[in-house]
Amino acid sequence: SVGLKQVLQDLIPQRKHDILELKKNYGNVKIGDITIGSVIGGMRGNTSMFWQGTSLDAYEGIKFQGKTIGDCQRLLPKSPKDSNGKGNFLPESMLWLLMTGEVPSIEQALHLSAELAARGRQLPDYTDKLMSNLPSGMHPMTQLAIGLASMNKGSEFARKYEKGDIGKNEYWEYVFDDAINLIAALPQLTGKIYSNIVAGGKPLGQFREDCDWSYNICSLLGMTSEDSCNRQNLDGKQSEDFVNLMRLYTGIHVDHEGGNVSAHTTHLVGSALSDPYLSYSSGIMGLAGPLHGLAAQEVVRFLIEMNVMISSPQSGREIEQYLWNLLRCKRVIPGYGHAVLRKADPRFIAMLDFAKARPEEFAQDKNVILMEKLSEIAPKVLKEHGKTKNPYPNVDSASGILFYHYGVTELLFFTVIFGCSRSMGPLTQLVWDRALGLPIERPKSLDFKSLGALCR
Ligand code: NMX
Ligand code: MLT
Repeated sequence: SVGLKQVLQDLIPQRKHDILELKKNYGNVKIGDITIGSVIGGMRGNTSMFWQGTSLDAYEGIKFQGKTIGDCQRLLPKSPKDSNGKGNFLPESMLWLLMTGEVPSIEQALHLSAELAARGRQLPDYTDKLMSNLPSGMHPMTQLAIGLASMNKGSEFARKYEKGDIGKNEYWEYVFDDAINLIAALPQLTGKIYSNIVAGGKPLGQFREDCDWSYNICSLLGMTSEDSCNRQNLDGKQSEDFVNLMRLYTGIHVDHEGGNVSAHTTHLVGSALSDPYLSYSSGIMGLAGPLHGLAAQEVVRFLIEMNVMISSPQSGREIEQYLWNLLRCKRVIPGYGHAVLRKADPRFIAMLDFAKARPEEFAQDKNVILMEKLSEIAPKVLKEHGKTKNPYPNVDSASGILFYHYGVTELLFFTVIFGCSRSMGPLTQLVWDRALGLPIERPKSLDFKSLGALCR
Protein backbone atom coordinates (compact mmCIF):
# COMPACT_ATOMS: atom_id res chain seq x y z
CA SER A 1 0.00 0.00 0.00
CA VAL A 2 1.10 3.61 -0.48
CA GLY A 3 -0.96 4.67 2.55
CA LEU A 4 0.98 4.95 5.81
CA LYS A 5 -2.04 4.18 7.98
CA GLN A 6 -2.79 1.00 6.04
CA VAL A 7 0.84 -0.14 6.34
CA LEU A 8 0.70 0.43 10.10
CA GLN A 9 -2.61 -1.38 10.31
CA ASP A 10 -0.88 -4.43 8.85
CA LEU A 11 2.18 -4.12 11.11
CA ILE A 12 0.54 -3.56 14.46
CA PRO A 13 -0.91 -7.02 15.23
CA GLN A 14 2.50 -8.71 15.00
CA ARG A 15 4.24 -6.05 17.09
CA LYS A 16 1.50 -6.18 19.66
CA HIS A 17 1.83 -9.91 19.88
CA ASP A 18 5.63 -9.55 20.27
CA ILE A 19 5.36 -7.01 23.09
CA LEU A 20 2.83 -9.13 24.97
CA GLU A 21 5.12 -12.16 24.65
CA LEU A 22 8.05 -10.07 25.87
CA LYS A 23 6.09 -8.96 28.90
CA LYS A 24 4.79 -12.44 29.67
CA ASN A 25 8.03 -14.39 29.21
CA TYR A 26 10.78 -11.90 29.98
CA GLY A 27 9.11 -9.25 32.14
CA ASN A 28 11.51 -9.98 35.03
CA VAL A 29 14.75 -9.76 33.05
CA LYS A 30 16.96 -7.04 34.57
CA ILE A 31 18.27 -4.26 32.33
CA GLY A 32 20.51 -2.51 34.86
CA ASP A 33 20.92 -1.16 38.34
CA ILE A 34 19.68 2.22 39.38
CA THR A 35 22.05 4.18 41.59
CA ILE A 36 21.49 7.07 43.97
CA GLY A 37 23.79 9.04 41.65
CA SER A 38 21.33 8.51 38.82
CA VAL A 39 18.26 9.35 40.91
CA ILE A 40 19.73 12.74 41.89
CA GLY A 41 21.65 13.14 38.63
CA GLY A 42 18.98 13.57 35.99
CA MET A 43 18.48 9.78 35.63
CA ARG A 44 21.73 9.56 33.66
CA GLY A 45 22.58 5.98 32.70
CA ASN A 46 19.16 4.79 33.81
CA THR A 47 17.87 2.72 30.89
CA SER A 48 14.16 2.76 31.44
CA MET A 49 12.22 3.74 28.34
CA PHE A 50 10.83 1.88 25.38
CA TRP A 51 11.41 3.89 22.17
CA GLN A 52 10.85 2.59 18.72
CA GLY A 53 12.14 4.98 16.04
CA THR A 54 15.69 5.95 17.01
CA SER A 55 18.53 4.93 19.25
CA LEU A 56 21.59 6.89 20.36
CA ASP A 57 25.09 5.50 20.72
CA ALA A 58 27.42 7.73 22.73
CA TYR A 59 30.20 7.42 20.12
CA GLU A 60 28.35 6.81 16.87
CA GLY A 61 25.50 9.25 17.39
CA ILE A 62 21.91 8.84 16.39
CA LYS A 63 20.54 5.99 14.28
CA PHE A 64 17.11 6.18 12.70
CA GLN A 65 15.68 2.66 12.77
CA GLY A 66 19.32 1.48 12.77
CA LYS A 67 20.38 3.81 9.95
CA THR A 68 23.01 6.54 10.23
CA ILE A 69 22.53 9.98 8.70
CA GLY A 70 24.77 8.85 5.81
CA ASP A 71 22.60 5.76 5.25
CA CYS A 72 19.48 7.93 5.25
CA GLN A 73 21.05 10.31 2.77
CA ARG A 74 21.74 7.40 0.44
CA LEU A 75 18.51 5.47 0.89
CA LEU A 76 15.60 7.77 1.62
CA PRO A 77 13.60 9.19 -1.30
CA LYS A 78 14.22 12.80 -2.30
CA SER A 79 12.00 15.32 -4.00
CA PRO A 80 11.61 14.56 -7.72
CA LYS A 81 11.82 18.34 -8.22
CA ASP A 82 15.45 18.25 -7.08
CA SER A 83 17.21 19.53 -10.17
CA ASN A 84 20.45 17.52 -9.86
CA GLY A 85 19.41 14.74 -7.47
CA LYS A 86 22.06 15.94 -4.98
CA GLY A 87 19.56 17.37 -2.53
CA ASN A 88 18.55 15.96 0.81
CA PHE A 89 15.94 13.34 1.46
CA LEU A 90 12.39 14.45 2.21
CA PRO A 91 11.53 14.54 5.93
CA GLU A 92 8.34 12.76 4.85
CA SER A 93 10.54 9.77 3.92
CA MET A 94 12.05 9.92 7.39
CA LEU A 95 8.59 10.00 8.97
CA TRP A 96 7.70 6.84 7.06
CA LEU A 97 10.93 5.17 8.16
CA LEU A 98 10.32 6.10 11.80
CA MET A 99 6.74 4.88 11.79
CA THR A 100 7.24 1.60 9.93
CA GLY A 101 10.94 0.70 10.22
CA GLU A 102 11.08 0.46 6.41
CA VAL A 103 12.56 2.75 3.76
CA PRO A 104 9.59 3.99 1.74
CA SER A 105 9.39 3.73 -2.02
CA ILE A 106 9.28 7.06 -3.85
CA GLU A 107 5.52 6.52 -4.37
CA GLN A 108 4.96 5.98 -0.66
CA ALA A 109 7.02 9.06 0.28
CA LEU A 110 5.23 11.24 -2.27
CA HIS A 111 1.84 9.93 -1.20
CA LEU A 112 2.60 10.91 2.40
CA SER A 113 3.92 14.27 1.23
CA ALA A 114 0.70 14.92 -0.72
CA GLU A 115 -1.39 13.83 2.26
CA LEU A 116 0.42 16.29 4.52
CA ALA A 117 -0.02 19.07 1.96
CA ALA A 118 -3.73 18.31 1.58
CA ARG A 119 -4.31 18.25 5.33
CA GLY A 120 -2.12 21.31 5.95
CA ARG A 121 -3.78 23.73 3.53
CA GLN A 122 -5.02 25.95 6.30
CA LEU A 123 -5.01 26.27 10.05
CA PRO A 124 -8.27 25.78 11.92
CA ASP A 125 -9.90 29.22 12.06
CA TYR A 126 -9.87 29.31 15.89
CA THR A 127 -6.10 28.73 15.89
CA ASP A 128 -5.58 31.27 13.14
CA LYS A 129 -7.56 33.91 15.07
CA LEU A 130 -5.83 33.09 18.33
CA MET A 131 -2.40 33.36 16.70
CA SER A 132 -3.35 36.72 15.15
CA ASN A 133 -4.23 38.06 18.59
CA LEU A 134 -1.17 37.05 20.54
CA PRO A 135 0.66 39.98 22.13
CA SER A 136 3.55 41.27 20.07
CA GLY A 137 6.91 40.36 21.55
CA MET A 138 5.74 36.96 22.81
CA HIS A 139 8.50 34.41 22.37
CA PRO A 140 7.99 32.36 19.17
CA MET A 141 8.27 29.10 21.13
CA THR A 142 5.47 30.24 23.46
CA GLN A 143 3.43 31.05 20.35
CA LEU A 144 4.13 27.58 18.97
CA ALA A 145 3.11 25.84 22.20
CA ILE A 146 -0.10 27.93 22.40
CA GLY A 147 -0.96 27.30 18.74
CA LEU A 148 -0.49 23.55 19.13
CA ALA A 149 -2.42 23.35 22.39
CA SER A 150 -5.31 25.27 20.81
CA MET A 151 -5.61 22.63 18.10
CA ASN A 152 -6.72 20.16 20.77
CA LYS A 153 -10.17 21.65 20.04
CA GLY A 154 -10.15 19.63 16.81
CA SER A 155 -8.57 16.47 18.22
CA GLU A 156 -10.21 13.35 16.81
CA PHE A 157 -8.82 11.28 19.66
CA ALA A 158 -10.12 13.63 22.38
CA ARG A 159 -13.54 13.80 20.70
CA LYS A 160 -13.92 10.03 20.36
CA TYR A 161 -12.59 9.39 23.88
CA GLU A 162 -15.01 11.87 25.39
CA LYS A 163 -17.92 10.27 23.56
CA GLY A 164 -16.78 6.96 25.00
CA ASP A 165 -17.29 5.05 21.78
CA ILE A 166 -13.78 3.75 21.12
CA GLY A 167 -12.08 0.71 22.55
CA LYS A 168 -8.41 0.65 23.59
CA ASN A 169 -7.49 -1.23 20.40
CA GLU A 170 -8.67 1.68 18.29
CA TYR A 171 -6.93 4.49 20.20
CA TRP A 172 -3.94 4.45 17.89
CA GLU A 173 -6.02 5.17 14.79
CA TYR A 174 -7.27 8.50 16.15
CA VAL A 175 -3.88 9.35 17.64
CA PHE A 176 -2.42 8.66 14.21
CA ASP A 177 -4.91 11.01 12.51
CA ASP A 178 -4.19 13.75 15.05
CA ALA A 179 -0.43 13.22 14.69
CA ILE A 180 -0.57 13.52 10.89
CA ASN A 181 -2.87 16.56 11.10
CA LEU A 182 -0.51 18.16 13.60
CA ILE A 183 2.58 17.58 11.46
CA ALA A 184 0.65 18.80 8.41
CA ALA A 185 -0.29 22.04 10.19
CA LEU A 186 3.26 22.94 11.17
CA PRO A 187 4.26 24.79 7.97
CA GLN A 188 1.22 27.10 8.32
CA LEU A 189 1.72 27.53 12.06
CA THR A 190 5.40 28.27 11.62
CA GLY A 191 4.65 30.74 8.81
CA LYS A 192 2.07 32.43 11.00
CA ILE A 193 4.51 32.79 13.90
CA TYR A 194 7.20 34.16 11.62
CA SER A 195 4.80 36.65 10.05
CA ASN A 196 3.76 37.71 13.58
CA ILE A 197 7.35 38.58 14.44
CA VAL A 198 8.50 40.14 11.18
CA ALA A 199 5.39 41.45 9.41
CA GLY A 200 2.71 42.22 11.97
CA GLY A 201 0.89 39.01 11.04
CA LYS A 202 0.67 39.63 7.28
CA PRO A 203 1.30 36.48 5.21
CA LEU A 204 4.83 36.25 3.84
CA GLY A 205 4.32 33.58 1.20
CA GLN A 206 1.98 31.01 -0.19
CA PHE A 207 1.12 27.44 0.72
CA ARG A 208 1.35 25.18 -2.32
CA GLU A 209 -0.49 21.93 -2.28
CA ASP A 210 1.72 20.52 -5.03
CA CYS A 211 4.86 21.03 -2.92
CA ASP A 212 6.51 19.12 -0.10
CA TRP A 213 6.39 19.89 3.60
CA SER A 214 9.81 21.59 3.89
CA TYR A 215 9.23 23.59 0.73
CA ASN A 216 6.03 24.93 2.25
CA ILE A 217 7.84 25.94 5.45
CA CYS A 218 10.31 27.92 3.31
CA SER A 219 7.58 29.37 1.16
CA LEU A 220 5.57 30.57 4.16
CA LEU A 221 8.69 32.24 5.54
CA GLY A 222 8.81 34.14 2.25
CA MET A 223 12.10 32.48 1.27
CA THR A 224 11.40 30.78 -2.06
CA SER A 225 12.18 32.35 -5.41
CA GLU A 226 8.82 31.43 -6.96
CA ASP A 227 6.99 33.55 -4.42
CA SER A 228 6.47 37.19 -5.11
CA CYS A 229 7.51 37.87 -1.51
CA ASN A 230 11.02 36.35 -1.74
CA ARG A 231 11.95 38.57 1.20
CA GLN A 232 15.68 38.24 0.87
CA ASN A 233 15.88 38.41 -2.92
CA LEU A 234 17.55 35.02 -3.02
CA ASP A 235 18.56 33.97 -6.51
CA GLY A 236 17.34 30.62 -7.92
CA LYS A 237 20.35 28.65 -6.66
CA GLN A 238 20.25 30.22 -3.20
CA SER A 239 16.58 29.62 -2.77
CA GLU A 240 16.96 26.00 -3.90
CA ASP A 241 19.81 25.64 -1.40
CA PHE A 242 17.69 27.16 1.34
CA VAL A 243 14.93 24.61 0.70
CA ASN A 244 17.55 21.88 0.77
CA LEU A 245 18.95 23.21 4.02
CA MET A 246 15.41 23.08 5.43
CA ARG A 247 14.98 19.49 4.21
CA LEU A 248 18.31 18.50 5.75
CA TYR A 249 17.63 20.28 9.03
CA THR A 250 14.06 19.05 9.44
CA GLY A 251 15.07 15.57 8.27
CA ILE A 252 17.74 15.03 10.94
CA HIS A 253 16.29 16.82 14.00
CA VAL A 254 13.24 14.53 14.07
CA ASP A 255 14.26 12.41 17.03
CA HIS A 256 17.13 11.67 19.42
CA GLU A 257 15.85 8.54 21.11
CA GLY A 258 13.34 8.82 23.94
CA GLY A 259 15.15 10.40 26.87
CA ASN A 260 15.68 13.95 25.60
CA VAL A 261 13.42 16.51 27.23
CA SER A 262 11.05 17.20 24.31
CA ALA A 263 10.56 13.54 23.37
CA HIS A 264 10.27 12.30 26.91
CA THR A 265 7.78 15.03 27.83
CA THR A 266 5.58 14.25 24.83
CA HIS A 267 5.58 10.57 25.72
CA LEU A 268 4.92 11.21 29.42
CA VAL A 269 2.03 13.60 28.83
CA GLY A 270 0.60 11.31 26.15
CA SER A 271 0.69 8.40 28.58
CA ALA A 272 -2.12 10.12 30.50
CA LEU A 273 -4.09 9.89 27.21
CA SER A 274 -3.76 13.63 26.64
CA ASP A 275 -4.19 14.00 22.89
CA PRO A 276 -1.23 14.55 20.51
CA TYR A 277 -1.76 18.34 20.39
CA LEU A 278 -1.52 18.73 24.16
CA SER A 279 1.28 16.19 24.40
CA TYR A 280 3.45 17.77 21.73
CA SER A 281 2.69 21.27 22.97
CA SER A 282 4.21 20.15 26.29
CA GLY A 283 7.20 18.73 24.44
CA ILE A 284 7.66 22.11 22.76
CA MET A 285 7.72 23.81 26.15
CA GLY A 286 10.64 21.56 27.06
CA LEU A 287 12.38 22.24 23.75
CA ALA A 288 12.15 25.94 24.67
CA GLY A 289 14.73 25.54 27.47
CA PRO A 290 18.27 26.92 26.88
CA LEU A 291 19.92 23.64 27.84
CA HIS A 292 17.81 21.89 25.15
CA GLY A 293 16.53 23.36 21.85
CA LEU A 294 16.81 27.03 22.78
CA ALA A 295 20.57 26.59 22.50
CA ALA A 296 19.95 27.05 18.74
CA GLN A 297 19.20 30.74 19.34
CA GLU A 298 21.90 31.11 22.02
CA VAL A 299 24.61 29.86 19.66
CA VAL A 300 23.79 32.46 17.01
CA ARG A 301 23.74 35.29 19.55
CA PHE A 302 27.05 34.02 20.93
CA LEU A 303 28.77 33.86 17.52
CA ILE A 304 27.57 37.32 16.52
CA GLU A 305 28.64 38.87 19.82
CA MET A 306 32.02 37.16 19.70
CA ASN A 307 32.64 38.38 16.15
CA VAL A 308 32.13 41.95 17.35
CA MET A 309 34.75 41.49 20.08
CA ILE A 310 37.53 39.70 18.18
CA SER A 311 39.67 41.03 15.34
CA SER A 312 39.16 38.01 13.04
CA PRO A 313 37.06 34.82 13.14
CA GLN A 314 40.30 32.95 12.44
CA SER A 315 42.07 34.28 15.53
CA GLY A 316 42.45 31.15 17.65
CA ARG A 317 44.10 33.08 20.49
CA GLU A 318 41.29 35.63 20.82
CA ILE A 319 38.59 32.95 20.58
CA GLU A 320 40.31 31.01 23.34
CA GLN A 321 40.43 34.08 25.58
CA TYR A 322 36.78 34.83 24.88
CA LEU A 323 35.80 31.29 25.90
CA TRP A 324 37.82 31.42 29.10
CA ASN A 325 36.16 34.70 30.09
CA LEU A 326 32.78 33.11 29.56
CA LEU A 327 33.67 30.05 31.63
CA ARG A 328 35.08 32.27 34.42
CA CYS A 329 31.65 33.95 34.55
CA LYS A 330 30.19 30.45 35.14
CA ARG A 331 28.34 30.49 31.82
CA VAL A 332 28.08 27.55 29.45
CA ILE A 333 29.46 27.56 25.91
CA PRO A 334 26.24 27.16 23.94
CA GLY A 335 26.25 24.42 21.32
CA TYR A 336 28.82 22.31 23.18
CA GLY A 337 28.36 19.31 25.44
CA HIS A 338 25.75 16.61 25.59
CA ALA A 339 24.05 14.50 28.23
CA VAL A 340 24.68 11.23 26.39
CA LEU A 341 26.86 11.76 23.28
CA ARG A 342 30.60 11.57 23.77
CA LYS A 343 31.82 12.81 20.39
CA ALA A 344 30.99 15.56 17.90
CA ASP A 345 27.34 15.25 16.97
CA PRO A 346 26.95 13.71 13.47
CA ARG A 347 24.04 16.12 12.94
CA PHE A 348 26.46 19.01 13.49
CA ILE A 349 28.83 17.45 10.97
CA ALA A 350 26.01 17.07 8.42
CA MET A 351 25.16 20.77 8.77
CA LEU A 352 28.82 21.76 8.56
CA ASP A 353 29.20 19.62 5.43
CA PHE A 354 26.28 21.49 3.90
CA ALA A 355 28.27 24.73 4.26
CA LYS A 356 31.56 23.15 3.14
CA ALA A 357 29.90 21.87 -0.05
CA ARG A 358 29.04 25.49 -0.97
CA PRO A 359 32.30 27.42 -0.56
CA GLU A 360 31.21 30.11 -3.02
CA GLU A 361 28.21 30.85 -0.78
CA PHE A 362 29.79 30.66 2.67
CA ALA A 363 33.52 31.43 2.25
CA GLN A 364 33.08 35.11 3.15
CA ASP A 365 30.57 34.64 5.98
CA LYS A 366 32.37 35.67 9.20
CA ASN A 367 29.84 33.86 11.39
CA VAL A 368 30.13 30.58 9.52
CA ILE A 369 33.93 30.84 9.56
CA LEU A 370 33.81 31.42 13.31
CA MET A 371 31.39 28.51 13.83
CA GLU A 372 33.86 26.19 12.11
CA LYS A 373 36.94 27.61 13.84
CA LEU A 374 35.18 27.37 17.21
CA SER A 375 34.66 23.66 16.68
CA GLU A 376 38.47 23.27 16.74
CA ILE A 377 39.14 25.60 19.69
CA ALA A 378 36.22 25.03 22.09
CA PRO A 379 36.86 21.29 22.63
CA LYS A 380 40.47 22.08 23.67
CA VAL A 381 39.31 24.76 26.11
CA LEU A 382 36.51 22.63 27.56
CA LYS A 383 38.89 19.69 28.03
CA GLU A 384 41.36 21.91 29.89
CA HIS A 385 38.48 23.38 31.93
CA GLY A 386 37.85 19.79 32.92
CA LYS A 387 34.18 19.69 33.84
CA THR A 388 32.25 18.92 30.66
CA LYS A 389 31.92 15.23 29.88
CA ASN A 390 31.53 15.89 26.16
CA PRO A 391 33.59 18.89 24.98
CA TYR A 392 32.47 18.58 21.33
CA PRO A 393 29.90 20.49 19.27
CA ASN A 394 26.28 19.39 19.51
CA VAL A 395 23.39 19.68 17.07
CA ASP A 396 22.74 23.36 17.78
CA SER A 397 26.27 24.52 16.98
CA ALA A 398 25.81 25.00 13.26
CA SER A 399 22.15 25.14 12.38
CA GLY A 400 20.92 28.65 13.26
CA ILE A 401 23.91 30.38 11.75
CA LEU A 402 23.20 28.78 8.35
CA PHE A 403 19.59 30.02 8.41
CA TYR A 404 20.94 33.41 9.48
CA HIS A 405 23.20 33.45 6.44
CA TYR A 406 20.20 33.24 4.09
CA GLY A 407 18.41 36.06 5.88
CA VAL A 408 16.35 34.45 8.63
CA THR A 409 17.95 36.65 11.25
CA GLU A 410 15.38 36.62 14.04
CA LEU A 411 17.30 34.63 16.64
CA LEU A 412 14.32 33.72 18.80
CA PHE A 413 12.72 31.99 15.83
CA PHE A 414 15.29 29.24 15.21
CA THR A 415 13.97 26.81 17.80
CA VAL A 416 10.54 26.91 16.12
CA ILE A 417 12.13 25.21 13.09
CA PHE A 418 13.62 22.64 15.49
CA GLY A 419 10.08 22.18 16.84
CA CYS A 420 8.72 21.48 13.35
CA SER A 421 11.19 18.68 12.86
CA ARG A 422 11.02 17.21 16.37
CA SER A 423 7.29 16.55 15.94
CA MET A 424 8.04 13.47 13.85
CA GLY A 425 9.87 11.23 16.35
CA PRO A 426 7.83 11.80 19.50
CA LEU A 427 4.51 11.64 17.61
CA THR A 428 5.60 8.38 15.96
CA GLN A 429 6.22 7.02 19.43
CA LEU A 430 2.84 8.26 20.64
CA VAL A 431 1.13 6.30 17.86
CA TRP A 432 3.07 3.18 18.83
CA ASP A 433 2.45 3.78 22.55
CA ARG A 434 -1.28 3.60 21.91
CA ALA A 435 -1.02 0.80 19.34
CA LEU A 436 0.85 -1.35 21.85
CA GLY A 437 -1.41 -0.37 24.72
CA LEU A 438 1.40 1.01 26.89
CA PRO A 439 0.25 2.25 30.30
CA ILE A 440 0.42 5.60 32.06
CA GLU A 441 4.02 6.45 33.06
CA ARG A 442 4.47 6.63 36.79
CA PRO A 443 7.98 6.06 38.24
CA LYS A 444 8.54 5.81 41.98
CA SER A 445 10.20 8.74 43.72
CA LEU A 446 12.22 8.83 46.93
CA ASP A 447 12.66 11.56 49.56
CA PHE A 448 15.84 12.45 51.48
CA LYS A 449 14.97 10.16 54.37
CA SER A 450 14.45 7.15 52.11
CA LEU A 451 17.67 7.86 50.21
CA GLY A 452 19.51 8.16 53.53
CA ALA A 453 18.08 4.82 54.67
CA LEU A 454 19.56 3.19 51.57
CA CYS A 455 23.04 4.44 52.54
CA ARG A 456 23.13 2.82 55.95
N1 NMX B 1 30.02 24.88 28.67
C1 NMX B 1 30.43 24.97 29.95
N2 NMX B 1 30.21 24.05 30.89
C2 NMX B 1 29.56 22.95 30.49
C3 NMX B 1 29.14 22.74 29.18
C4 NMX B 1 29.38 23.77 28.25
N3 NMX B 1 28.98 23.70 26.98
N4 NMX B 1 28.53 21.54 29.09
C5 NMX B 1 28.56 21.01 30.33
N5 NMX B 1 29.17 21.87 31.17
C6 NMX B 1 29.34 21.71 32.61
C7 NMX B 1 27.97 21.49 33.25
O1 NMX B 1 27.30 22.74 33.44
C8 NMX B 1 28.33 20.79 34.53
O2 NMX B 1 28.82 21.76 35.44
P1 NMX B 1 28.50 21.67 37.03
O3 NMX B 1 29.16 20.40 37.46
O4 NMX B 1 29.10 22.90 37.59
O5 NMX B 1 27.01 21.61 37.15
C9 NMX B 1 29.52 19.92 34.10
O6 NMX B 1 30.05 20.51 32.90
C10 NMX B 1 29.14 18.49 33.81
O7 NMX B 1 28.08 18.47 32.86
P2 NMX B 1 27.92 17.26 31.83
O8 NMX B 1 27.65 16.03 32.65
O9 NMX B 1 29.03 17.24 30.88
O10 NMX B 1 26.63 17.71 31.01
P3 NMX B 1 25.09 17.50 31.37
O11 NMX B 1 24.68 16.14 30.95
O12 NMX B 1 24.79 17.89 32.77
O13 NMX B 1 24.40 18.59 30.43
C11 NMX B 1 24.09 19.86 28.45
C12 NMX B 1 24.34 18.45 29.03
C13 NMX B 1 23.81 19.72 26.95
C14 NMX B 1 22.84 20.45 29.11
C15 NMX B 1 25.34 20.72 28.70
O14 NMX B 1 26.44 20.18 28.00
C16 NMX B 1 25.15 22.18 28.32
O15 NMX B 1 24.65 22.96 29.15
N6 NMX B 1 25.57 22.59 27.06
C17 NMX B 1 25.37 23.94 26.60
C18 NMX B 1 23.93 24.16 26.18
C19 NMX B 1 23.62 23.41 24.90
O16 NMX B 1 24.35 23.49 23.92
N7 NMX B 1 22.48 22.70 24.89
C20 NMX B 1 22.01 22.02 23.68
C21 NMX B 1 22.02 20.50 23.77
C22 NMX B 1 21.46 19.91 22.49
N8 NMX B 1 20.01 20.08 22.39
O17 NMX B 1 19.51 20.62 21.43
O18 NMX B 1 19.29 19.68 23.30
C1 MLT C 1 18.26 16.34 21.15
O1 MLT C 1 18.33 16.33 19.91
O2 MLT C 1 17.20 16.10 21.74
C2 MLT C 1 19.45 16.76 21.93
O3 MLT C 1 20.63 16.35 21.33
C3 MLT C 1 19.38 16.49 23.39
C4 MLT C 1 19.38 15.08 23.87
O4 MLT C 1 19.49 14.12 23.13
O5 MLT C 1 19.29 14.92 25.10
